[in-house]
Amino acid sequence: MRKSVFSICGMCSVRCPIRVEVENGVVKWIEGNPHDPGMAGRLCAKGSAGIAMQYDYERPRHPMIRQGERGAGEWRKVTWDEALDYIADKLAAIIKEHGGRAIALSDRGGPFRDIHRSFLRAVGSPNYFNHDCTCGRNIQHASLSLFGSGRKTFNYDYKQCKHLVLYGRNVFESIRVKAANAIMESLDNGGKITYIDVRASGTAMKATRFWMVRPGTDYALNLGIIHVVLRDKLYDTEFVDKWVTGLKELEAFVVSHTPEWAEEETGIPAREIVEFARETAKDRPSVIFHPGWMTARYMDSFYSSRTAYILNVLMGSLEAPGGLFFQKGPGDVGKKGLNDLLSTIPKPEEKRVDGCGWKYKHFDAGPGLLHLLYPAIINEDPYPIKAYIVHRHDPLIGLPDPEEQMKAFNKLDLIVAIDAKYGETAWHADVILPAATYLEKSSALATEKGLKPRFTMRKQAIACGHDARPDWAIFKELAERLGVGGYFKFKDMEEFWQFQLAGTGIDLNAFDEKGFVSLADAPVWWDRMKDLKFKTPSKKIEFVSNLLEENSLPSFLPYSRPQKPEKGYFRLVFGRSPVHTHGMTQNNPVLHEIMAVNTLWINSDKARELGIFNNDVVEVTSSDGSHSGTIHAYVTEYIHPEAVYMVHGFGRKVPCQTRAYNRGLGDYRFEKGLLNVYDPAGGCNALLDCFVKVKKAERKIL
Ligand SMILES: Nc1nc2c(c(=O)[nH]1)N[C@H]1C(S)=C(S)[C@@H](COP(=O)(O)OP(=O)(O)OC[C@H]3O[C@@H](n4cnc5c(=O)[nH]c(N)nc54)[C@H](O)[C@@H]3O)O[C@H]1N2
Ligand SMILES: Nc1nc2c(c(=O)[nH]1)N[C@H]1C(S)=C(S)[C@@H](COP(=O)(O)OP(=O)(O)OC[C@H]3O[C@@H](n4cnc5c(=O)[nH]c(N)nc54)[C@H](O)[C@@H]3O)O[C@H]1N2
Ligand code: SF4
Ligand SMILES: [Mo]
Repeated sequence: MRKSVFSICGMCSVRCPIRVEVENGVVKWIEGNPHDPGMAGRLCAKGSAGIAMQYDYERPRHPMIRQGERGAGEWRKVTWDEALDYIADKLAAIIKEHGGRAIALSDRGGPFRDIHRSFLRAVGSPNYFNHDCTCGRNIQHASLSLFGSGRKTFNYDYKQCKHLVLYGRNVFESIRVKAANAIMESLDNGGKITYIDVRASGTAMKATRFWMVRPGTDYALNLGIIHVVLRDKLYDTEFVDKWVTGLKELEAFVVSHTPEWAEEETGIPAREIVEFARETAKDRPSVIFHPGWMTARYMDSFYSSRTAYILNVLMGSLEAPGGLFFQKGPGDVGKKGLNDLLSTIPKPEEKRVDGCGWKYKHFDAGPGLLHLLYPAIINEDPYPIKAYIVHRHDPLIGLPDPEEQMKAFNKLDLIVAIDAKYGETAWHADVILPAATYLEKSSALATEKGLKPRFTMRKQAIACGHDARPDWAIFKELAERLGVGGYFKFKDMEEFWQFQLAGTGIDLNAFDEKGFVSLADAPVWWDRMKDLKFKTPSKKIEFVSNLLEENSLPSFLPYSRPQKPEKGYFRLVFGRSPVHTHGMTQNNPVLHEIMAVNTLWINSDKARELGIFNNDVVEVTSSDGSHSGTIHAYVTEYIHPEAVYMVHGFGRKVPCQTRAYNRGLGDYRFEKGLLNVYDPAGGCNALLDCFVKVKKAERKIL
């Protein structure tokens, strides 16, 4: 029997809507949900490789409890009851001695968090974290400082955009399928892209203008552009007069940051900066200065993103067609939102262990900052953390310096990993619980905000293979064992969906036709001169930020020039491949076949100086000399001489992932000493403050 199931892709965190074709319980085909015009039936390579992931044998197939040392790979196969009893006993003992606050949990963010966040709250812990301290936190905080609300306040009307400005936002390789489709459409309609990167990525190839910027100088570039925009009165005065506070202060600050000054810092000719500013002003308000998704990772990246947002404001592109629009939720279109479990559980009174929201008031308390958990574990300050549950997250790859991380992890009494593959962190855990894949499970209904908000459904397409279980069932069972099962009364996802939908007037079978339910018939735009809502104290866009100044941070940071690498050293820069997701797909049979290993991009002049030719084997060594490895060089003039580049996520060390094992190099392993290095205003780890030594290798690839 053949059936078609509408669901949501889980091969990366973008979560595209999909249609899955199943025959006799086996997945035969996956495509973009044809009912979603943004997808137009398309998927990216990783999404299509979902079938290969599903039927790969090299994933956790039963619960396992560690036998030997952490990371030694000695495991005991156990039943679910044994595993859950083991975890519950340990957690109960920890709660008894240290309180529920001693349990930390991290995940991968996103819309499916209600049940596990509720679990954590039910056991009395405020210590929920996600991956975002190495992803979008700088942008989140930049948005908060200007608009009083986070980065997801806005989305981008790419389709109608006339000029899209991207700072390392590699839209055609670091893919969001809908965004890539819409940007292609804008290009077809004559839209322009200015792409700024330290190397020519796939997006640079399609751009109208490519600027190879000196690494870590985007902030200087933006100051130069703002200087021209203000000096030549190129901005939308009506919009700025209506909504902005602090323009005078900005003007005074940028007065000395001329395009000539910016040229010195960035290497981008002053004349081109002036031309560019005039060009974008002609296209305003249909202009987007993308503040980045994870942008560059420097100590001042918060201010790069903040000034990109400021440029959008100066162009008047908020809530303008072809610009940034406010994402509307159910309440904005007169509808009731989904019910959530989290708000039915009393919030723990304890403060977060990482200080977010109280010690560091400018840091959003929501998911906190995971890198601040490590010193808290080591110093037991402000209180001890004894257990860590890691769910759909792999910090040993996602955060810098796995060895340094393990020093903190080894102070913990319990590490539990809920993982559908073998993450590096799972491999170093005490218990691995095999999670159902996105094809094997249903998740909580999600709200997708936008011009036309909607509710979306991830629906189980096939039965669980091996001995995996859906995450919601795992947390429910743990809660029951810990005596807080009363909050988790639903029997299955269908019952949970009924609870979520209660009072919305929407029936479960409304999802059958398309897999989602739209809450508005037509796109909702607000009057940009009247109806915008800013949640800052002044209700305006705060160029001079109350939030920052109250926390002794400047609204406009005096620029400081990034460190130049010493001779023989380079800044190690990373990014994504269109066919891999971080560190989690390198072992996928199909994606491995397409890209089995990463290479090291190196500038041709620099390579010549070092006697390195294309495809030579080179040795890369961390700045402290403690880690090194060999890799093939990709010699190109299209990378800045100060930088070398590798695709993130290779260099995997889980032996039972036989395809990925020891293939390529892992950027994260070279990021020595960076675990506690972060932008003090934005909170993100400064992962790109990483220098490596490169030389021609005497040995072959190991
Ligand atoms: N050096 C360096 N560091 C980086 C980056 C970089 O480019 N370079 N990128 C940064 C960015 S932008 C991000 S977002 C983070 C990403 O960091 P992570 O979020 O840790 O990365 P993922 O590869 O998405 O890992 C998710 C984990 O979830 C598991 N998993 C996958 N599907 C499922 C599932 O259905 N259920 C469960 N329970 N588990 C599942 C995977 O096996 C993997 O262990 O890394 C950041 N860190
Ligand atoms: N195929 C694929 N797509 C993905 C993901 C994936 O793993 N695989 N992950 C998703 C996630 S979680 C995220 S956060 C996004 C990330 O999407 P993007 O933000 O587009 O990130 P990257 O691909 O990491 O690209 C980073 C780029 O920044 C450049 N760069 C380095 N230093 C500088 C600098 O100083 N200035 C400028 N302007 N550029 C610099 C690097 O050379 C690199 O090309 O991608 C998402 N989409
Ligand atoms: S971008 Fe690709 S892998 Fe990510 S959710 Fe969409 S289809 Fe899946
Ligand atoms: Mo990310």
